[in-house]
Amino acid sequence: LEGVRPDAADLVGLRRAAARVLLGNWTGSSTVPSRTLYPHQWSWDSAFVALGLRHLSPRRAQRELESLLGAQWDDGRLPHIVFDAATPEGAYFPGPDFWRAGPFPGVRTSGIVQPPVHAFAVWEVFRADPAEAERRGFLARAYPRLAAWHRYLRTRRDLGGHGLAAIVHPWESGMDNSPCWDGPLARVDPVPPSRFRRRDLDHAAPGDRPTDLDYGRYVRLAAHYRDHGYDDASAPHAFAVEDPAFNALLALSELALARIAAAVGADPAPHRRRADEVVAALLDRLWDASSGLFLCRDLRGGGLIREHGVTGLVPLAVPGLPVAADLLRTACGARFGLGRVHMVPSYDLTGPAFDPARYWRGPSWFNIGRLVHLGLLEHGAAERAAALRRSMLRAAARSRFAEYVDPLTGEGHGATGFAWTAATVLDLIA
Ligand code: 2M8
Repeated sequence: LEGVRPDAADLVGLRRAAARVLLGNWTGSSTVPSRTLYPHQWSWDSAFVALGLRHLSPRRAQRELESLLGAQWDDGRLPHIVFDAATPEGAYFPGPDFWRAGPFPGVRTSGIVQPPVHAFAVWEVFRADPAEAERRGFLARAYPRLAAWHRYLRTRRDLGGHGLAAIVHPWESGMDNSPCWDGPLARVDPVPPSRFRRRDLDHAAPGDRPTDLDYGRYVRLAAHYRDHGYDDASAPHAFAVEDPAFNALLALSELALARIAAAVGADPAPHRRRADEVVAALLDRLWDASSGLFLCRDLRGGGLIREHGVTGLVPLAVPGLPVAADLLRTACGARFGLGRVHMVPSYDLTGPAFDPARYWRGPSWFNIGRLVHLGLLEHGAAERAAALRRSMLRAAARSRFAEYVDPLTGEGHGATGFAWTAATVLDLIA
């Protein structure tokens, strides 16, 4: 794939290679993000994977989402990892013995969540083959589960009391070691590295990954939540943050849920209203006019976090967003360099903590590129969207479907054969 020109016949080869990645990562009921680094099912990965899989097999894309929805807890939460029963405990840390969680015997999961992009994915997967979906009762079965998932986020997770869902662990953002979390995490007493064994470093370069200090804090927070029975009312939540991407995806998904509701004969109006409410709360609580970006809010006393992460650009994907023009300007400005760097960096190129290789502290990610691409199309920036698409296809081809790429050089980092990278390619080519 070296030297692929994504606007030529190479696309046929690229599509075939992307399909091979997804077939290779399929376990029989879902897709692992990576055979080496992440050998289980991840929540938001599955949603992005399904968006790509629908172009290969709408039925398989439906099953991908159904296996995640099948691990839903009684309180409505969708766990961020569903552990593969056949994969040994030592393959990933923290594994099922650490989390000690699950919706019922036989299904082991983590106890935290990830960004709610699922209803959006369910609707798009439905649209790929409505007849097959109808035959399998896909929407009718998914709707009550998605509604319960959103209800959990709107109620038990509204820790700030202003209509936004809070995340209680950096892993819940999906942007694990973003500099946005440095401030709130500084208050968390880290577990010493001698008390746990990281498995990620068996498969990835230490310079591409979070540090041991980060991990010590991740472990402390997760163990604390676990020891309070994952009960949001009684857990003290030393880390509690309102994250723009998480809530923008909730708004986008509420809009999709309104369509799903209408298709199954339920009332779409409450979902539309909730989408409006989340957007209003985003604007009220997280919009920062001076930087033209949404910021994160630290609910444990820090106020708005003055770090400029790509999470603040993701609301561009929400239709009708009143500040879309400002966000577009910020995307094209010095901080994110849209059109001048590879894809969209995960953190401010001019920020003091910018690191082009270290995970969510600068590298460009394909799922985020996909959301920004959606936003550019949504808000009439078709040429910029086309350029971003070319940049993503080129980066995926050159890096052998890397997990993330250096925004300055396009060089791949992390795992190769990464599922949502391949899925995004399929989705962009289709
Ligand atoms: C990364 O997160 C996991 C923990 O959930 C890890 O580092 O072990 C993140 O990139 C996250 O966004 C992603 O969902 C997950 C699996 O691809 O990996």
